Amino acid sequence: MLKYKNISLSTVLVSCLTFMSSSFAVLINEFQPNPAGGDPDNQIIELIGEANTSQSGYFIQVDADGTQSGRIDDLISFTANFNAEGLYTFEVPDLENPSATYLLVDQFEEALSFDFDIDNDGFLDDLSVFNTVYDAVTIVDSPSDQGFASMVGGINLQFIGSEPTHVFRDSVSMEWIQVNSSSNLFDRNANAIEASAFNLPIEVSFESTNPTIQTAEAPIGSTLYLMSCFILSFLLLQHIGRNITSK
Ligand SMILES: [Ca+2]
Ligand SMILES: [Ca+2]
Ligand SMILES: [Ca+2]
Ligand SMILES: [Ca+2]
Repeated sequence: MLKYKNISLSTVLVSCLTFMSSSFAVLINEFQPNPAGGDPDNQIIELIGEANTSQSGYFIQVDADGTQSGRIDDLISFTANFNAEGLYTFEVPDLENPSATYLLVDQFEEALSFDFDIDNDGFLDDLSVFNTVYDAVTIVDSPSDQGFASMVGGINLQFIGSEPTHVFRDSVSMEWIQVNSSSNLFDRNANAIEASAFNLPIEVSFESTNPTIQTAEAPIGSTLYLMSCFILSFLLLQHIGRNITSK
């Protein structure tokens, strides 16, 4: 079998371009990688596409945990009939807990027993199993797991200290937001975001439009920097004031 590291640059570029040219056809919009409480029998996947159109394909969950790397945990065909808001939901059996990569593809010929990563080196062995990759996202439960999404033009969400219980795309920027079991929010790079930055309460919103960040919120790191500058300026002014009055 063709190994990932031997795949030509042109193959990778074609794969990325295929993803880009189709990236607005249908995207994963919201789901719960491991909801709080006991494991449910079924899970809901929300897709987003062009309003009032149909799109069929496959949802594939690919394990990204160590020796399980590359194994298919879920393989579900779907025909999405997008509503007036461009949303469509469907049920899948309870998802295996992360780390995993979640793929939306137009075709998939292999069986459930297929292993995308036979040597468990963390790299897809053969990109030719895909025709069009509509979307791909990786969610991890450890900083050492990497997943496969970025290898097919998708997004590898960074580790937020635990596996997220809920993930959704900002309804305007389409950037992924990660929610942990304490309802703390993080962007794709695991930077914290305040819930007050959003236009809606942060809760599961299947078949409804997702929240969006309505304020140009600075990351918490830069907020601390600005506060430090403000306090230093205040102390400096106080110091200058004391010097003037003592003269
Ligand atoms: Ca679970
Ligand atoms: Ca491999
Ligand atoms: Ca494997
Ligand atoms: Ca939603």
